[in-house]
Amino acid sequence: MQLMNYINGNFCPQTSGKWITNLNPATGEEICKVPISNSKDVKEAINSAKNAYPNWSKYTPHERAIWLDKIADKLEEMFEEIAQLESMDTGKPISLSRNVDANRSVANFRFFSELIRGMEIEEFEMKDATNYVIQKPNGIGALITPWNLPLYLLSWKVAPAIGMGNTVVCKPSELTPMTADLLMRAVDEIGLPAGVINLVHGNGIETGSLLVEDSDIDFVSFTGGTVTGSKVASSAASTFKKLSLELGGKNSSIVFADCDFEKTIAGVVRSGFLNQGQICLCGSRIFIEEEIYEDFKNRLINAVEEMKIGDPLDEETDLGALISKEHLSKIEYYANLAIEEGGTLLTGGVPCLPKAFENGNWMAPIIVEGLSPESRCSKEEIFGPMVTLHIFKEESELIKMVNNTRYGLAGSIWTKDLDKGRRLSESIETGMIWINTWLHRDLRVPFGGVKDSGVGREGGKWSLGFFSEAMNVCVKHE
Ligand code: TXE
Repeated sequence: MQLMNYINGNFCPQTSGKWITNLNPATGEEICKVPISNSKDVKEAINSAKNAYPNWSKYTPHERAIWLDKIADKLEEMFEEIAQLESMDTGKPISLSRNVDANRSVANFRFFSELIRGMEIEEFEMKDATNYVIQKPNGIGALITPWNLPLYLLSWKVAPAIGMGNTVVCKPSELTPMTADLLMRAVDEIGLPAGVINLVHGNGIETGSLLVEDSDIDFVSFTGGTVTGSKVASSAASTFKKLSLELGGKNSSIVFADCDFEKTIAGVVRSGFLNQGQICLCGSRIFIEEEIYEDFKNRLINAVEEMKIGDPLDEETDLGALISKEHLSKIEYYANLAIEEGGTLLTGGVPCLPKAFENGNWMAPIIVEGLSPESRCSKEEIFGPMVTLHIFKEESELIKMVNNTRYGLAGSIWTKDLDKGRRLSESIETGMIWINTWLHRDLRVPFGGVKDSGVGREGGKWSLGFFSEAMNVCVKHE
């Protein structure tokens, strides 16, 4: 199977004649060939978005919201296909693909349709004048997405971007192109005006960077690694592109002795290992109050070892495969580094699986204790099924350790004392904190991080703000 680009309402081959082979992470079997789009393909996609912009940007928010609902309806029809493709492409369990990826992809379009319908012109009254704030489209956008939550994150960008009147060129990860292709089939089937959404497949260097550098691109919404985010930011800077960067994380799960023990065990395991730990929001550092450390650690090991690892298409599976051989090697590297840095691996390693999966990228969840908070494993993003345990006594010591990382995206605090939880949250350098829960998402709230976790916020009105330019009109009273 050879995927195609989607440009100006047509599926078309890339002109480079070059391909990437997309492998199933669980079995190592070939899924499809992915085009590597070149400058000609990228330029054609950008021109298509430019040609569609004048009409699309003149639609009313209400008219555009109707199109978002049509896309949501079509994705709902394709729900099971989204889930199956996402599990095949990413290696994640089918239960996760349904409950998180497919669900949220539909919800993203519905949510932004409703939000955009409800938009009002903001007014600021003076004694002798009235100010009206109009949110105008930015123009032509590049939406660049990673492999961990492919359609979930692509829809999170596409919905508000086109909903606010922009036209876009999408560049999904070359590792997980399947549901981006499905989204193009969906918008094609409902007859979305040509050129509003375009898609070029390819890798970062040969395709993604061309998009970001092009002077006809007015804004870039990027989710991916911090290293890549920095490259995207520098190449976008010279043409003053509006930029939203959602990057890596090294998030803390903070467990106090007064927590609800069993709920916290379940929450911390989910936070540490959902999607095989391949979510920027995962809690990969677990700080446990000294007096419960041994009990919590032993209960945590049991809970992790009870997780079912294996066939992503089995409804009972809790943990699937890692995205690629390269990524598996990265996790193996950090497991060895943990030992070199004086840590002890309490569980984890290569699971024994049926023959059908012998060519997959497998790692049973790893728990490490005994590492200094200064160690690389405690500070660097690993982005896999590996967590480090740390003991704390005083809150002041805890805050220092929690903030001792380049990242600042998310985190969770587990305690029955909610005032302590709220107070502690304010001392943590991060964009989001959950108290006695994790990944509990209200789409209206700001989403994003500080420090090396990114620039800007998306989500709710923050997305509407990023995907539009605020213009003030001041009218002097008679
Ligand atoms: O991200 P990349 P990858 C982190 C995690 C992971 C690391 C690398 O640490 O190990 O990032 O993952 C495109 N100009 N996260 O390889 O390389 C690329 O083709 C323009 C956290 O997926 O950043 C892909 O479409 N585009 C993250 C997208 O950028 C470029 C989720 C992301 O690729 C480009 C995933 C360039 N120069 C990984 N280079 C999160 N925050 O959720 C690459 N791309």
